[in-house]
Amino acid sequence: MKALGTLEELPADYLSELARANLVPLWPSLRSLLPPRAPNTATLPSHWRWKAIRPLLLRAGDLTPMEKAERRVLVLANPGRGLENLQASATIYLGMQLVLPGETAPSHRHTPNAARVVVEGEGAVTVVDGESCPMLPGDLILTPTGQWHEHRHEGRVPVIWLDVLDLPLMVYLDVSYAIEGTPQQARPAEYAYPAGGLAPLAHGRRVQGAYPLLRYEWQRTRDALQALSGSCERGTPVQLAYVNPETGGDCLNTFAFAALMLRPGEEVMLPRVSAARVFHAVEGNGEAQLNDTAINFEQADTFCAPGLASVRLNNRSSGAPVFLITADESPLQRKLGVYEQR
Ligand code: 1HN
Repeated sequence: MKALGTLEELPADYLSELARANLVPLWPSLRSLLPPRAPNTATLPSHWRWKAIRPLLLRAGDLTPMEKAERRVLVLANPGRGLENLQASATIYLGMQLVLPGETAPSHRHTPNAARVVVEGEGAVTVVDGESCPMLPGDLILTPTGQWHEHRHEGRVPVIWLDVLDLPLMVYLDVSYAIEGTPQQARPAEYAYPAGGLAPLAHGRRVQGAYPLLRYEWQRTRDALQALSGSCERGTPVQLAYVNPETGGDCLNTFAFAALMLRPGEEVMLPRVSAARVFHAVEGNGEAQLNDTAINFEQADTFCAPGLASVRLNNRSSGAPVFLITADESPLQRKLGVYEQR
């Protein structure tokens, strides 16, 4: 590609006249805006260790009462994007949230979509539009755009979970805001989808609404991965997508979630895709090779791969499986017509 003219080549008086008229020449920026063949990304392969996060988050529990935090969260920020920007990737926000016994994170709703992966503890619930979702380790709980949600904890031990939001996207689009609420009337969650391929009929009707399932229980997901692993060739990822059970489509509009199992001693390559991806280790230890970056991850660690990264995952254990939950930007990119696999 031909090199183009630079700002430095232009006379100072011309540049200041342009600035006075709120005008900017395109050609000095054109190549960085449209780089040849592949995008520039500031997202670095990054790794956040649970061992580092946990004590700091518990300390936040001592330092900052819920009234002063509303959401007591340490954000997992990608250093390549600038820590202050609170981004794991261009569109993904990640945070580790702590709720102590007896605390409530007050009800609100907002434009960003959220999902939570429970990391530790028991006894807390998230109430989503009136539905009380128990939070057990490994559970994936959705809080789709616009739905009221609050977190309540009447158990005895701290509860910690990973929040995944499309906050950076919503901020970029100038559509991010929240509305404060009052405590919700909570009803117990009904588990409406007892088995794959079977949907409930209430009075002869299928479940209405865009988000028929809010809580994906870990035990069921884990059992399903185990069952699937029996019929999956080694080296082919044992993987299940978290879908909307009524449509079969992605469970949220912007992000896709999946659960992945690495059998003992197994190595898998994931396809090189344009969507950035985050990984959370629900169980087990392993290695990830993300482009040139090698990561040794342990249970409850979180890491991210930029778009178009090559990703190799390895379970070096001879006896224990690894279970990961992943989130990626593919639904959003598909809607924009820019999703690709290379
Ligand atoms: C939010 O509403 C929660 O409801 C957690 O738990 C993290 C980060 C940014 C904006 C809203 C929650 C959040 C958030």
